[in-house]
Amino acid sequence: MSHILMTQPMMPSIMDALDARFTLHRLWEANDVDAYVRDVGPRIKGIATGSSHGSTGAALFERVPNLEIVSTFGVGYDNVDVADAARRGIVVTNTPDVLNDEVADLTLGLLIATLRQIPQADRYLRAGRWADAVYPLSPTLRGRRVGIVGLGRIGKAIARRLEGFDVRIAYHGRSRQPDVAYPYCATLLDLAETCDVLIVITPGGPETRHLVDASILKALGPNGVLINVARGSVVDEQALIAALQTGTILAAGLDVFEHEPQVPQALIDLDNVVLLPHVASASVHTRKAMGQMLVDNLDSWFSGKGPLSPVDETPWSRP
Ligand code: NAP
Ligand code: 8YV
Repeated sequence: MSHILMTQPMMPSIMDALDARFTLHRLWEANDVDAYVRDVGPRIKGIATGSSHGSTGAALFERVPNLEIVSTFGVGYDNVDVADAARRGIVVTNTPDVLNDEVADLTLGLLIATLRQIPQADRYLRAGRWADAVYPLSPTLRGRRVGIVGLGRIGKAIARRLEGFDVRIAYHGRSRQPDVAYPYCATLLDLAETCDVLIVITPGGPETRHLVDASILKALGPNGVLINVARGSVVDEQALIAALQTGTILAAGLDVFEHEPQVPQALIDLDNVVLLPHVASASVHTRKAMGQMLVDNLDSWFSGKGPLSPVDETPWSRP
């Protein structure tokens, strides 16, 4: 049986499935991680890892010289050094598509919750304040123009849902998509200037770091709402806090943060922000589907059939 190193605890269904097919090594259970990796490293052929915490790169690859594949749990893989993996001939896989609808549903929920202040109204009722006065009127989605930053698989699922909400939609990415009818903005600044909601759903990593900075927030304006379901790194968190504190923008809905699971107290203290602990894909249904895909990628690879969902940068071309 091939040896697989799991870097962090995963759902029991994933661990059971891997236990049945492979010799599974649970890195987080080791008392002395260094000594453990030194011992099992040369036997490891596959790594199973999460997609948003910790990092998997040269420091680990050096110590698992026979590594063939890294199977990640999630569609984003900015925590894996794919360039270094490619140089070493290591295949990297992710879990695209099976989470599109779940993440898009949550994004719409977060958008409505942020605009209509659903968590704030819930807190108001629970605090017994309703009998004293009705809850204040909220902002609205009506009449807004929503800019999607990253109109990929999930971005398109978000756009399809937004059509049902009767709002105007535009998008920004590095290039215009010929088969997409929504207006395209070649720069994020253009999109922010012409929209009053920005939904961020790009990959993370150095290329998109602080794409949304103080200048973008200023362009979004005092009626503007920012929704980030991408990665915390895509938004300059300190600039966002300042923009929320000073009324440079109206409100924000955030599922992701720059230093998860740490969330700045300054954000927690604000009432014009809705905060979620990175749960966009986190239903039983969708996490099971993602887990199955992680397992299937390893299964397929070690039965000689190649990876099922290799990432773009990986050194693999389908026969
Ligand atoms: P995808 O299909 O690859 O779409 C990514 C989109 O981002 C593409 O439309 C791409 O368009 C655009 N993009 C890439 N680099 C860009 C840049 N530098 N500037 C502007 N746009 C850029 O990926 P997906 O499956 O939709 O997933 C998107 C991301 O969502 C993931 O990578 C992950 O970070 C995040 N995510 C978060 C959660 C969560 O739990 N909160 C769950 C799932 C996914 P161009 O190529 O034209 O630039
Ligand atoms: C993951 C995510 O579930 O897919 C992604 O990119 O961010 C989430 O869906 C999360 O990263 C758990 O590892």
